[in-house]
Amino acid sequence: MADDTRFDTETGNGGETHQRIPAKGDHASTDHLTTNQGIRVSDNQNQLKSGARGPVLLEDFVLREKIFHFDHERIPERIVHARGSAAHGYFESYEDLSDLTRAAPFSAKGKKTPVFTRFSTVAGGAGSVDTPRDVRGFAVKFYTEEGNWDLVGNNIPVFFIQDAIKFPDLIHSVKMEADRGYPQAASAHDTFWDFISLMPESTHMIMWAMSDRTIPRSLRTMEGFGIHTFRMVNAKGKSTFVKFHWKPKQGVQSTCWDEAVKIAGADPDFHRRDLFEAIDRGDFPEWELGIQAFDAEFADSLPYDVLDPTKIIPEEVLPVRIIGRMVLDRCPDNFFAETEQVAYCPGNVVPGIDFTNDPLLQGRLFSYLDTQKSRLGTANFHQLPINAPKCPVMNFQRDGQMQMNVPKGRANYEPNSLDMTGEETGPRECPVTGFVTDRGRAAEEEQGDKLRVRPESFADHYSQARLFYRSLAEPEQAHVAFALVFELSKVGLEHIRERMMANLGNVDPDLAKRVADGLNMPVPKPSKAAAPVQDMDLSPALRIIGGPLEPDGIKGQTIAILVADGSDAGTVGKLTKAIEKAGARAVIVAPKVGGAKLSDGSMLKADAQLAGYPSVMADAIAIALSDEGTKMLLKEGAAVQFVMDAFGHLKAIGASEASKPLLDKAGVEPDAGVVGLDDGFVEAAAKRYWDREPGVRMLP
Ligand code: HDD
Repeated sequence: MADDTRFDTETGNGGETHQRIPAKGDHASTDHLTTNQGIRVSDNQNQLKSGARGPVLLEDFVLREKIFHFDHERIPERIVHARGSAAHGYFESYEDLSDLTRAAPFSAKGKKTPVFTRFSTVAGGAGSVDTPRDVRGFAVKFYTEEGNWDLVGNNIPVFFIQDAIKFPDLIHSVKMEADRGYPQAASAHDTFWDFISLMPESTHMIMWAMSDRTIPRSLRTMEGFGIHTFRMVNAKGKSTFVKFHWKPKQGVQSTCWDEAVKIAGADPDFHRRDLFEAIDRGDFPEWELGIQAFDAEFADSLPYDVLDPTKIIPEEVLPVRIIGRMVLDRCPDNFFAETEQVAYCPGNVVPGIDFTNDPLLQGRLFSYLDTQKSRLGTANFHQLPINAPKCPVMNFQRDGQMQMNVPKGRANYEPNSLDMTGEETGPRECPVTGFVTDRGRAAEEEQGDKLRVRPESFADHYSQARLFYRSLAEPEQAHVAFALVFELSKVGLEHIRERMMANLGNVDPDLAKRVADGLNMPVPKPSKAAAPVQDMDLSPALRIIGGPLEPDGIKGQTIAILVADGSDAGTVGKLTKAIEKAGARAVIVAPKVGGAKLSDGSMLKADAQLAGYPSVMADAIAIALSDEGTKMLLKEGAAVQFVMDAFGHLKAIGASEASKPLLDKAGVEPDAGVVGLDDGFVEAAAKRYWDREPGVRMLP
């Protein structure tokens, strides 16, 4: 049979029953299935056999190559941050920052630099769920015209440890326990709290980790931080300390713990899907980049060390200067090639950005390249399209596994004088435009004895933990206590709980008492602190609730509208329009995915089936049922749970009069967040109703 003819279902011909749709075109066309050697494949359904029912032949290179490649499709996952989701976009500078830095992205107002940003959880494996209680990675690769700059941060501005030498211990303690291989993606187990309780320097980070920050509603509603103090260096070589902040234009928003747990079951890919779908529908998430810039004199005036990554500089002490924005506007074309193979490294800096002596940062500079060689298999992983700089790469590094480039000429060393023979001689050093390490403070400060010590200035482990806890809004403080009780309840060894509570006594006696009460254990005496605990001025900027980044509308959010046969067509139509006008997404949920027959006889297609779309998927819900629909759904557990969870997760509930029996059955009590389906619903949907919480769960 001719190769390029289109033919339909073939049956009875050599046992084939599938539909073949052969490619058209000549040998240069790209729509032919080929082997990796470019040989066209005539049959992708059957192995080569000796006779229709006979043995398979070893000479079948099409089969062998296909299975061989499949067998090697997986690469080692990241040792941490294995679960991640990413997107392409750009960074746009709001101003010319040359007074501070010569870094290319900041050289002119309005200048755009392409970026690739990957968000991640830390502890879980690549296939773990999106919503465990965990820190989130926030890594941005800037493809500048002077090379790649990676800002590899987290959604929390401090870290657990002060010295990189403790990183393997920290990660071993949080990952699945060594003998039993569980729990996956969870810090609520003995080894983590054992380590943490023995490392008082982790206490500040623990306050953040137990706060609502580690159960974000969306990757789009998280802040990001560079954490370490870095340096910006201008063309004259003048250096300024900086701390980097990413501020989401979507606002900062988190879930309730019960909600995060239920999302994990309803949609393990909740955050990945949310990011992909938002970008896909043109609702591009955006973050502003801010810096806290300061000099050595300011650093010396602070009661803590700016080289200590367990410390923040409160925004009230040093405001964040907004210098640009990042817009994520394109989903990856291929998850593996881009999101999985991207390799970030804090050591990737461009002229104008430099390091400090932060001992955590310094250790990181080694780890990333090293792990990537093991993960991506060769020292040439920088040639992968997602990692390759978008400017020329020219040097005399050669060869190695998977070399993708074909360097020309005899010269593979420098200096060389082959040009005297008229040959190509390769690139040369650039003393003026090249990267020059900034000496920063006087060189003599960097000379000293060889010591394995922690500076005295790193000794205060509790003052900022107290600052964070006390700066939170009251519901957020209750959540911290709740999370600690939850996590320590999963710790079997009592001495670990006691030691942890003794450390908490230094943070805040009330917090220690709340946790002790929640565990029904006596409050231990505070542990001995290495430095006196200070009462610092509170920082309201640290709050989510009532904080500067609390969302003030429903833009970018999802509102579920529950309909069933008989729902009022006018109400549903008006509601959908109002939600969409406010920049949110209206999702029609019905008992059957084919839709519901509305009051005017029209069929409204559903976006989701009720049983597959619990209310945890939405930010607020509207129950648009008729008497008939309510009567039917009173007998449907998923409908009762839909309303009960929305109420328990402190969300706005808009409901038609006819839906009232369903609300009653779900235990909904009237409050400011329970409204009708008129114009006020959209406004009510913009927030969570924290006042409701003490009535729906016992908080410590
Ligand atoms: Fe790390 C990955 C963030 C401390 C060693 N780290 C990794 C990623 C993020 C961070 C976001 C994922 C990047 C991606 O999406 O591919 N890590 C941080 C932050 C830290 C930090 C904000 C402290 C301020 N990390 C840290 C230390 C070490 C590492 C102290 C080791 C000494 N981190 C790694 C690593 C990873 C990594 C093992 C795993 C995969 C990778 O690098 O490429 O090298």
